[in-house]
Amino acid sequence: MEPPSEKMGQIDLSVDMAGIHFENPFMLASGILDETGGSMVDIAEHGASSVVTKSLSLEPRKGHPNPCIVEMEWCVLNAMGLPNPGIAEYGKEVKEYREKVKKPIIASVFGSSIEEYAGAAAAVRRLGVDAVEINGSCPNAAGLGLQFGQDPDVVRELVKEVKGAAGIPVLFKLTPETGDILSLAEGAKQGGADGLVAVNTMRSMAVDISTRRPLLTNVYGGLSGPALKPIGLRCVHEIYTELGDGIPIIGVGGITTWEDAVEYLLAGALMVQIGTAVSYHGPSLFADLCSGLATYMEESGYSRIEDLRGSLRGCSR
Ligand code: RRO
Repeated sequence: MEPPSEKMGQIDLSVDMAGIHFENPFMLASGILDETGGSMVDIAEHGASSVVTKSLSLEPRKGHPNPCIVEMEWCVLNAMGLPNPGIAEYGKEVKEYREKVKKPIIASVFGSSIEEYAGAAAAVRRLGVDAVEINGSCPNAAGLGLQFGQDPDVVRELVKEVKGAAGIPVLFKLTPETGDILSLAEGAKQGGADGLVAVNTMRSMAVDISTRRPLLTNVYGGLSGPALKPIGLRCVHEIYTELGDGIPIIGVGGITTWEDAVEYLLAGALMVQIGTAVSYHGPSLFADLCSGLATYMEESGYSRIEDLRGSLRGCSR
């Protein structure tokens, strides 16, 4: 299939978010096929409007030993442990992407303190990325994610500091592991976030009954894939119902088909990220998603994503 363009017939798939133009609502999620500039170029050339880098820190990190992935019928568990070569070393991957593709690239960052997050944001800005995605929700390493993402006051402070240091649009990636996603979303908004990414993976585990051991070396891992979709949808809908058009939402969690993406858009997402499904179906998935969405919009009488977004019926708002 031909890589999609912004306009498919009368249908305009483009989205403007956080002051950035995207030719369609489909972004590559952080952590999937984003280890090299070459693989991100491939994804963009197959139709993704944009990519998010793997989560990056100022210093390199090895991550957890194998086995760190368990595949199941409806989900994947991962405990990668934030492996990355450090921002300076990763710079050459961003450079390659920049040289070959004229589409946005967003850098996911993390740190062990608010100061480190801010330093990481300043460093990725110097690499020339278009926006920062704050990973305040990685479930797989103590002290490097979740504890910055489960308290609304900490979220607000973190976003405020990162935003000040970055000087470019800042997105905040939320955890589904909370009884009150709305307060976290509001904290990020008050801190100045330009968009919310909902949601990261959920802590989970799998057991090998023959060895009577956990399957993951790290014991627990983040659950992604189709099983996460109903949870991600609920989070997006809760946030959109309360915050409305006050802040753009990027839906992520279990999207495999264009129908899944439409569910997220109807629930209130303006854009969506695709992760686990890309590792199964490859980069060509993006062209399929674009053409399926365009056909649905045409048949349903929508010409722009903004018109479709949040138009779930039968919900009181
Ligand atoms: O590297 C990981 O283990 C990881 C990260 Br940074 C994340 O944000 N979410 C996840 O499920 N795994």
